[in-house]
Amino acid sequence: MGDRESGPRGPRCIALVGPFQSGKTTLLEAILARTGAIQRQGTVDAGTTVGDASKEARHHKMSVEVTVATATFMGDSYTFLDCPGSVEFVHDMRAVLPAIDAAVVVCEADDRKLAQLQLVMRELEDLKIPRFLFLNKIDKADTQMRESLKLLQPASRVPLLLRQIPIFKNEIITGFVDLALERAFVYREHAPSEVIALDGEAIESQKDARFSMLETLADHDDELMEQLLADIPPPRDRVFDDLAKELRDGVVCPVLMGVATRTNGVLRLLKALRHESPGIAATGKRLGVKASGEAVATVLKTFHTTHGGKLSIARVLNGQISDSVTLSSPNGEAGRVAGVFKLLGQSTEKRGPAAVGETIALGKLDNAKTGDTLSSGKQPHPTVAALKPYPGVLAIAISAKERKDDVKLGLALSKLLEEDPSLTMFQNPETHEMVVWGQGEMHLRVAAERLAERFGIAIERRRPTVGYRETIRKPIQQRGRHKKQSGGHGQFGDVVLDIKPQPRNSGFTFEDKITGGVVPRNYIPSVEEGILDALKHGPLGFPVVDVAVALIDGSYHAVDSSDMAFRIAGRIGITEALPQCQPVLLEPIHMVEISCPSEASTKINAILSGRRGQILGFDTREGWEGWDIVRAMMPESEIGDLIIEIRSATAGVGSFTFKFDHMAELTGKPAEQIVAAKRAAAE
Ligand SMILES: Nc1nc2c(ncn2[C@@H]2O[C@H](COP(=O)(O)OP(=O)(O)O)[C@@H](O)[C@H]2O)c(=O)[nH]1
Ligand SMILES: [Mg+2]
Repeated sequence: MGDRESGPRGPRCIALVGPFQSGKTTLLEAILARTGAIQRQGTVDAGTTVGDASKEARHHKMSVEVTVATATFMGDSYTFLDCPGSVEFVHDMRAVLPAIDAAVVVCEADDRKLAQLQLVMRELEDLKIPRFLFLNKIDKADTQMRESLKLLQPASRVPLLLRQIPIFKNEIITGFVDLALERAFVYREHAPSEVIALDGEAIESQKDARFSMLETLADHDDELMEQLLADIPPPRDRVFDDLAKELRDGVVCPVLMGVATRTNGVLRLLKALRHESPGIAATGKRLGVKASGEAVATVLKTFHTTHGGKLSIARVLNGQISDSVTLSSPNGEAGRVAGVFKLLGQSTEKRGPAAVGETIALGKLDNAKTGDTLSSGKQPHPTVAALKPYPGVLAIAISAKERKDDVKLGLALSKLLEEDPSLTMFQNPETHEMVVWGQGEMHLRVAAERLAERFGIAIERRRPTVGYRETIRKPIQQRGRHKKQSGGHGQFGDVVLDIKPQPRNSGFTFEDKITGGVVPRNYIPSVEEGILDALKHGPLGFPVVDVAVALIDGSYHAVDSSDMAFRIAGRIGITEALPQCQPVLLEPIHMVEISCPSEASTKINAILSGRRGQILGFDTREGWEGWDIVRAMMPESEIGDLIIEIRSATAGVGSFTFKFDHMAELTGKPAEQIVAAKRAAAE
């Protein structure tokens, strides 16, 4: 059976994706063992796999980033990308997807993981990436194949196409029938399956299953439909052609099965990839790669090794890339390649030039980042796969434990952000806090561990400060007087201020209403400065906003008055006035949009109400059947850890975005607590 797509397809790039803990890392290990890339198959539980080799991954016993490993199967090169399944690390998967030829979606027949499976499938469907489903852990399966498929079907927008059916012996799966090949195999542990003859009952169930596979295929192939209706057995080649074509067109999702821990079903999977997955020609076309003699590549991942410097993992989409070539991206020069490497997890091996289709690591491209399209031509190639990271949903404020590490922390953070664009950072100008936003608790924890581990910085973590403000509800006129006569030169400043509350969001205004020069003009800016000084910390401890202050009267002294004296007078006026103006706390309110499966909407509703949210409405999520968008106004203090509750109410798949909307008054007990906490912190 030869390749049926015209011409050789070259080196392939395949992602292993799917829900958390479905066996992707184990499957990668099985593939590497089966192809001879490694001598012995390690296990996740013993911490001996090629994937998850970083300290953080081993420590948490989960994938926290993509693992890249290249193997050779039947003379062709395959690079596998083992993607993390956890929603908190999903950005690493999203960054590699556009450039792959096909995805293997590893899953179990487990309804608790259905929502996550659906999320991954949608991502692939939207990007039009051909995908196989690999039903793993069938050694533990207690449902019939047909039942499993029925359970999983809602996760896919296109029909799941059963390619194999299991063979049972004493209720244990001992092998499978390949419905396209019409051949039966028995599993052998860590060895290729053995072909056996089908008998009696097995022949019948094989026929039924094969017929329903063909029926599904025939939905997109009229000739096949006619053959089926006329009871003409379609030629095997035609079936294989259809399988490959319909996979490529994304109109079906073929289902294979196996046991990754025992390397069962792995060879069939590899053969399916070999014969049916498209190659770089089709992928380049999907990405709009321009044909030319120049090298074009896209960066799938970036990381900084402790000793080897920066590595950019890239797939060559056109031409070839060799050492020392200078590459550019649409943002300018990316750098000069210092070494082309083959990857097997954390081990790198220097190699010769990389040909089209290959996935390799390029050394020291200082200005390349994940998602960049690199090219060697004079004109940079347009970006083939623009990357939009999800906005952060959880934040921590961090600082170096030791002052001397401040600069080092800044540098390390910028490297970390370069590796992981789903982390964002901003410096709060008021509190000087460094606030890092990420995709969840584990994501932020791993980021902190990396800073400690890789960059050797001890850091402290805190909850970020909420941006409370305060304002006043009553107007007042107040005199502010500063008079000091000690020895020689005295100080004298005297002002009368008219202070008024203003509508929300109007900020601060200052007006000079002095007539007759009772306060000389040159001192007036100092009065305003003094007022601003005092407004930084109102009587409740927070910045004061939405007030209008007019300078209406005052007096001066020919010798003792000065800028400083008037500045102090302005400050005194405000400081004495505000406590008499019924100060009130303001809290930031954000417009929150939660996206969740419809069945979770009621729970989400309850969560929002429990957090002082004001629900504005529900909508169905566009293009996402069975999902809702819930909109609400929520206080910032309640958003801090909102994601944790949303995820627990939605089997991990719910998410939200938020945007500042307005400041609202906060009174009563909650306000008192905030003011008390602020006082305690200031002492
Ligand atoms: N029984 C059984 N367990 C499996 C199989 N594949 C993986 N596992 C186990 O499932 C757990 C999660 O595997 P892992 O490869 O880390 O999943 P990932 O999160 O998808 O990468 C580990 O304890 C594996 O040993 C399988 O085929 N059968
Ligand atoms: Mg994993």
